[in-house]
Amino acid sequence: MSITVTIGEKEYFAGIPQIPFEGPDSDNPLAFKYYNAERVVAGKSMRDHFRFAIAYWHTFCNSGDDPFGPGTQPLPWLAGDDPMRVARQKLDAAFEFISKLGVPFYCFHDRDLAPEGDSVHESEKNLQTLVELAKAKQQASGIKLLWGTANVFSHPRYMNGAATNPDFHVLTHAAAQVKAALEATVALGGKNYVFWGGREGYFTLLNTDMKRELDHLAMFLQKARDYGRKIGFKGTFLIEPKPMEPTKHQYDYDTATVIGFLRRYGLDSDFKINIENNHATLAGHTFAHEIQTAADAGLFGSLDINQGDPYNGWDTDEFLHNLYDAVEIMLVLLQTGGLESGGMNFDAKTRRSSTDLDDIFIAHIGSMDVLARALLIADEILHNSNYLEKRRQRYASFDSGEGREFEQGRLDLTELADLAGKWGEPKQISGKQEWYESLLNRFLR
Ligand code: XUL
Ligand code: CO
Repeated sequence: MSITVTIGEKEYFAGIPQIPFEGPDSDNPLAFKYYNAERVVAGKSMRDHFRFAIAYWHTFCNSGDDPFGPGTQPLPWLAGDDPMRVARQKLDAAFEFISKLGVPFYCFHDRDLAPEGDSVHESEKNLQTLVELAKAKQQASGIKLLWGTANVFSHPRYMNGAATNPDFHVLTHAAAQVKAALEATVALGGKNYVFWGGREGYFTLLNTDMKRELDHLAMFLQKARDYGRKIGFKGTFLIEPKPMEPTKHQYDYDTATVIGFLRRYGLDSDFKINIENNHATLAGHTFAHEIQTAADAGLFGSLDINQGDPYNGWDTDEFLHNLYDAVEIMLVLLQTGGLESGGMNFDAKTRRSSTDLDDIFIAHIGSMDVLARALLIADEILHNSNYLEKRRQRYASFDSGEGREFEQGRLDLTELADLAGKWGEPKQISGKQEWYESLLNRFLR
């Protein structure tokens, strides 16, 4: 299925056509070198391997401000004093950009799409107005909604959390926002609905009843799930782990923590996990580790694609450009069955000093190409090397005899101890880490 270029009242990216695929020899920065949506690899088109999505908040709402200074990027669609007019301009720019890039999905927070009003009611009306306009844009372009979410972390009322706020009154406002965002997601045919617990965490245990806050979070998620199902949401609810920032101790620290939480509160049949690379790094894990952990638990949902700066400890949300990391990710995805209803959402922003409008295209194209190239490399490693066989061999002692019996639960601890006595000291077997690392390097071409 192809995407139709959709231009609104004004063409914001004038002179940039729909991005073509030109192949690895092209030096055109506005062309794909590796990402060819139709190309079939390992039984699936590249479009279906990646299910790329554009993050509304970075790409259309954020003009490069940081804690030390205001935005630097002149985004023409943000000009004007009437917030509803600006919201419509943003929508025009968004669908023009996404359709020119030829990406099949997008993702938004309620407040990215429409401004907060003076009351709960007015905020809901604003959102509904933009949802109707977005629906028409989706139909005209063929672009779909990967997921919706509610921003229940930016407004000052959420300074002590949303669903985990010690003040019940604040929690009700989060409920109003999530209710409206769920309705918007259903109206736009969203495949998933995300909860990133922005301020769901704490700074000091001295003022925090952690057990009560977690119970509230679980209750809130149950009620959101029930409402979503009631209004016809058939997709997957996703939790996005992050270990720190903005709070010191985030409740959704990492994938393993979220798996434990979902199982503890009986939420694991409706909720899966949305994993973000930079969040994994902050938790001291690799992206590949987090994906494997979720997949092994049957709870892998979707990905926020970006990368962090390895030399500092905050969320820099850079566009993924590290080929080696991308290969590790694609190796895991190819072996675990990949994305189903999830996708790869570019939760990434251009650097503050990248101030040309075409930098936004260049950033996305670059990342899509890195991932497409990594897919080709990973597929080759799996098919044209002895990588899998070599790894399987490491576990060969469990394939037969007593090792097999152990796996089947047929040996008790005494029998295991007796075997140690009988067999004596095990022979040293190398883990061959450098062999595996060199193998990857051999295929990076
Ligand atoms: C914040 C983050 C969010 C979520 C959606 O670090 O990743 O943008 O993806 O709320
Ligand atoms: Co994210």
